Amino acid sequence: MLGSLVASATALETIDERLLRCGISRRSFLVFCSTLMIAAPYGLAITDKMTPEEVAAGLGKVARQPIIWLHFQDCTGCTESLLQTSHPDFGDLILNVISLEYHETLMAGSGLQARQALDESVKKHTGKFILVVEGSIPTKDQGIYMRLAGRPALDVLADIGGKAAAIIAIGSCASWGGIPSADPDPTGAVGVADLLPNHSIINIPGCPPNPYTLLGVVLQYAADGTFPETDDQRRPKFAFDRDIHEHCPRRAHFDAGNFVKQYGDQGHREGWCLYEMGCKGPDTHAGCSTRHFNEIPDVWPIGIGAPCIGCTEKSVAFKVPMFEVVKLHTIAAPPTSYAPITTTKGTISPMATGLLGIGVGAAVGAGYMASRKFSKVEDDESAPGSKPDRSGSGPGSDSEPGAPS
Ligand code: FSX
Ligand code: SF4
Ligand code: F3S
Repeated sequence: MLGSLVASATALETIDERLLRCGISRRSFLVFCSTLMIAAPYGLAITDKMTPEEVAAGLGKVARQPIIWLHFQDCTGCTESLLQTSHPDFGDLILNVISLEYHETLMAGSGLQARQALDESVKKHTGKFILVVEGSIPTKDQGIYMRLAGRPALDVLADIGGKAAAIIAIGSCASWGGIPSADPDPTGAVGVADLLPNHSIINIPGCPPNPYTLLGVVLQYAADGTFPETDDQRRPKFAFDRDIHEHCPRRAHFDAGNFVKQYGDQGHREGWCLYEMGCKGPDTHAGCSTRHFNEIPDVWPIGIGAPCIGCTEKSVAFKVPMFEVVKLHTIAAPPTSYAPITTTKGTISPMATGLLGIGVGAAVGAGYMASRKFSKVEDDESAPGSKPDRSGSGPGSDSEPGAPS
């Protein structure tokens, strides 16, 4: 398939030409292509069913895509996640694979000089550049809460967005408001698609999102002028079609009913499930559980012992309180309904036992076996999902607070 991916704008330098000119090794580019394949194992035309060598050969012929990157109400985390790679030269490589024409955080110029650079870039690439928007746009009181060179952000977006071939809203702020739109939303913060609903827009939410999702989308567009398939929230399916919970490394603990009850407790140290700490993984579509950040294994929220806050979901992050336990829509039985392993005589009626037995017998058996497997507490007969033993050394013990996970 990559054989057909030729430079879409021959006047522009190809990725191969650029890498050669900048002395970037083929090996580095191959490593980059492998990382891209891991981030997008399917659903992306430039990586689908290929080897890293095939991906590199195809991408090398592609013209570097001109990008104009605008910042509105943001924390610059999206930019940071793109540049803070684990290998110092990787950030450099990324900037050579794309053609970043304008980026306020990275450019040396400011003031009038910056304004002129923006005007020139827009003029030079009108109808061809991808506009990447980071941050939300304030709409309240005619947009007076943010001005760029004296112009309200609203006007800047309408003007430059109208001249772009397509727009990528990077991060949850640009996708639908994000942190600035959290209650009480003082600036009336909205995302790009709220203001330009008829434009060609891809949302890549996350706070911040995985940078390889952005690179995958940009490189496919540069290669053949298409965007990957999206869901009903304009998110590329290859990165957002599964929920975190499906592939979470702590999932076995969820199924076994092994829950962290408080930060620093024994369960937290053992890497148990964070559901009862408010983990929004079951309600959140993103690839974080298998595609970690900064190319470092386990660098993602749950990997470092923090619950997922649902940062890729419009109705979850900054809307649902952080420690609120989410409802389980796709999983039959919430863990609190697990039957105890041992019951005290007289606590469950024969009728209830019969009904429960039919429905959850298999789950209890599996849960029990898993809890035995994961429990490190000698002779621990506590039920999966039951209240923790607060008396001393058991999981959930308060006796050793504050220890790192
Ligand atoms: Fe920050 Fe970007 Fe969050 Fe927003 O990412 S990481 S507040 S999504 O716009 O800079
Ligand atoms: Fe992982 Fe959260 Fe699901 Fe637990 S609830 S398995 S920590 S995603
Ligand atoms: Fe965000 Fe949750 Fe991933 S908080 S970074 S979607 S684990």
